[in-house]
Amino acid sequence: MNRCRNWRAAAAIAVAVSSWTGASALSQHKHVSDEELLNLLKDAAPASVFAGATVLNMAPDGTMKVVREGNNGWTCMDPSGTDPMCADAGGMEWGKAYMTKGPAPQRLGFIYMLRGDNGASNTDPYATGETPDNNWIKTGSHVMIVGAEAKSMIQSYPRSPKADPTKPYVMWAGTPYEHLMLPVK
Ligand SMILES: [Cu+2]
Repeated sequence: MNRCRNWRAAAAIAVAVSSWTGASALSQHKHVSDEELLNLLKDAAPASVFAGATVLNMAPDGTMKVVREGNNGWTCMDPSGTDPMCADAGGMEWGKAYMTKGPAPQRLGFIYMLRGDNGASNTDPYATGETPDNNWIKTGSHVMIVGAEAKSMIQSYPRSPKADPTKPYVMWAGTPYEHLMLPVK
């Protein structure tokens, strides 16, 4: 193992996630202890994925801290305190692009959210709560396919603002961050 490379990888992840979870998410972030976080995350992905994943927690001051260094390329975190997830490298790039309002990354990514989410607007990626017209939707156990490379696949799924979260659907359709939501239960 190359220590220097590991350190750089961890730093890159921390930077990616602190921008991912900055701004809007930070203002409503619910801080959880490392122990609570590990408990929430352990059912967010298959056990074998979680076992080798890097775990990040957000400190009360908004900085990201590495709770556990992983070795399988996956990163688990809970950006809002209520949405535990595990992302591969492409998933992390996408999350960073979303939070920094940057262009959608080309790279295909995958994110597990097997505990479901706490609700999101299906039409406004930056909504922080339900309003009468922002198509709020809550999805149970699911996985997400993200990144511009997924575009041709995503096109064949429903992209209505009023989605049925029990079936595959496109979230944030027409934005650079549109992605496929695939319920798994
Ligand atoms: Cu999700």
